[in-house]
Amino acid sequence: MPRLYLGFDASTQGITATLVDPPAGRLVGRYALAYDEALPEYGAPRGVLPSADPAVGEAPPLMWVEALDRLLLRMRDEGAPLAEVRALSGSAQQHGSVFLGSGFPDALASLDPARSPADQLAPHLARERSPIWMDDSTGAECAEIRAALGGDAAVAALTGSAVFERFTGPQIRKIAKHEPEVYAQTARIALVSSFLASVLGGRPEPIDYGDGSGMNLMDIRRRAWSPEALAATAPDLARRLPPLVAPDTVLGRIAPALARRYGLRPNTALVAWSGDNPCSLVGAGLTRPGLAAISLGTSDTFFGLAEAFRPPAHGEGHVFCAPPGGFMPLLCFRNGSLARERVRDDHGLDWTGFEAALARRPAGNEGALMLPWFAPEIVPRGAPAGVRRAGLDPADAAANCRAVVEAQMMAMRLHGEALGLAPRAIYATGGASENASILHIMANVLGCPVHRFASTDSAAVGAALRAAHAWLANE
Ligand code: XUL
Repeated sequence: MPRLYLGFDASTQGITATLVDPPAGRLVGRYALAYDEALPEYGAPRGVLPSADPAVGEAPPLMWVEALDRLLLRMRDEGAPLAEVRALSGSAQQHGSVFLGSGFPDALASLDPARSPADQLAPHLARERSPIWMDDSTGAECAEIRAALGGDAAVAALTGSAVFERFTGPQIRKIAKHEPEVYAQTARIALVSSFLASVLGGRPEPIDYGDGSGMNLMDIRRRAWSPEALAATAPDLARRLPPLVAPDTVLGRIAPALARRYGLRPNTALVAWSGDNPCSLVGAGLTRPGLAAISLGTSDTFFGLAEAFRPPAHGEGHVFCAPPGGFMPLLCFRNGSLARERVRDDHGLDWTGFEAALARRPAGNEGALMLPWFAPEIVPRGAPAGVRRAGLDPADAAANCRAVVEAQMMAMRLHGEALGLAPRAIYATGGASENASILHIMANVLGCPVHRFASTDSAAVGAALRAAHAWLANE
């Protein structure tokens, strides 16, 4: 039987598992579960708890544990070759935090294989809800942390990102300030990734450098908690955080009770979990500097692997530690498909018509320009909504279609270069990557070949490949 590696992706809306056989280059199995369908009793449509305040984004952490448990039980029952798995790892939505009470380690150590782990861990959460990356409610805390650390540029140079509302540090500060009794009862704080790794390991597990760089708490050059950032965030925080480890760390074996429950080998290795973006980097095959991916979705993201750390200028974008070593610059533009669709609809076109319109105009669009900020833009940071045109007749369908795409690609090139993203080749993913004319403009503006890449499971596959890499390196 081949040696297999298992990778999970605990994303916002569900959990996916992939089984890979790397020497054969084969994806042996894929299993998925949506929280909505499988666990409606948690009352979290699309994985998020309803809230009266639209800025608040929270999820029930036990739902993630139960989903992981259900998925593994289903894999066992469907005869997935779990006994052939040598090592497993995972990817999780970044930034979310889990507040744990002092009884959590003992509860993990004494899990009963016959019962649901979520039920056994329930009494040991210090907070039933976890703030997640969709939370935008920490503006006041961001301002306080920013002021204490000398401004966004200083924080970006220290941690890899300016202070962001959804990042874990501001989230922890909000809870320490507004729920002091919860914070007092919190013995440990985990990320979604380290929380699920802890459940599978049967002991509290560390946070990896990749996901640790999404917290505004880690000194990205030293790969250690920053005492200044911790002090600016919340009192007595150091003792609540686990150690930091490299993403390719073999943490140990899976908890014996869970190996029995799921039919895994007792010596299955558990490799540190990481964030979904760092895992996607591996799953998309961006393991050499000079390769980058552009995902053309509702928002467009541009990320790649860079050897050197360049702090995000003007607080734009992020730099995470990359699992292959080095750094992962990432930019997220809000006006992606959002803007392309607006222009398409304004001129009564479908995607075929949009593509034909692009081809009708020459590269450079005869100097016609558009700033396509239909919604407030993230990059440049804080740019207010407002569409501006220069030398562009608003009624000219072809010129407007070409202008929006050229503007998007020029923004990627300019802002990407500032972060150290100057790729030799680009893998394009996401819905709009089916449009060859958009990819043509991408290749022209960014000055490199563009390949199409179907990557719906890149985070889960990346986690499985990380498990294989860490296990084989330690064998
Ligand atoms: C990255 C971010 C999201 C989450 C959810 O900074 O907030 O991509 O990781 O997937």
